[in-house]
Amino acid sequence: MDSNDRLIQKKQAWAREKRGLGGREVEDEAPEPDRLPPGQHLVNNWPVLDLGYKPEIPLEEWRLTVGGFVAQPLTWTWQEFLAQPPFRSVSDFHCVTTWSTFDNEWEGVSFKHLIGLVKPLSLAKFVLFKSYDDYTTNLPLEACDDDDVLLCHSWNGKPLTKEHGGPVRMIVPKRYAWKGAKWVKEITFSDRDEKGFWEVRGYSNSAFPWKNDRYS
Ligand SMILES: Nc1nc2c(c(=O)[nH]1)N[C@H]1C(S)=C(S)[C@@H](COP(=O)(O)O)O[C@H]1N2
Ligand SMILES: [Mo]
Repeated sequence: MDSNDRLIQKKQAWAREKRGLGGREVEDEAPEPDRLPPGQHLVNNWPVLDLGYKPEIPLEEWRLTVGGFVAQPLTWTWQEFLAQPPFRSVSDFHCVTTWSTFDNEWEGVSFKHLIGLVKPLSLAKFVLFKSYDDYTTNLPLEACDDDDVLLCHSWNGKPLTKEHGGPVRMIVPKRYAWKGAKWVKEITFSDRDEKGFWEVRGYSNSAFPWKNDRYS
């Protein structure tokens, strides 16, 4: 068993035990309990979760490639990405290991804008994400085609740090956080669903926080 396997085991144990990371930072009671999905607790910090590897991507080398079942595939450089219409949205963030953060201000490029550019073919029903750390995750196209979904480069007014997935990560507020690929590199529209890193390891394929939908 290598260190990555151990990390995965540890993380799965955290999730099973419904424990957050760093109990010190947990508030006793959420100010707005109705805002917390079942089994979640509010934290004031923003924990970091990854596979034990945080890729360093110099901006001049960063590329985002979008293809598959689309009429207009594209690859963006950093300058091209920043030249897209700016998009901002505020949402809560729910991790399957039970912590949530409220009122995150995300900035980047809206996923609806990306969909408008690449024009998915009618066969495209799923979107597959691949990251610079080889992490993968998958979503139905309709989950990505939502007003609050974005390719995010800034959080609360500051560039997204490397540990949180900078230069660019996905944010999909209506699903657990593992559905949002950090350090996103390739986005593939597909006719087939293809389970990602956590989905093949027993996590729910749909991942709805409000349905307590953690495991498959
Ligand atoms: N590329 C990549 N994206 C990833 C992960 C990862 O390990 N690699 N972890 C996922 C998980 S399990 C969670 S909970 C969130 C955590 O995001 P954060 O570290 O910014 O809190 O990122 C998700 N996206
Ligand atoms: Mo996670």
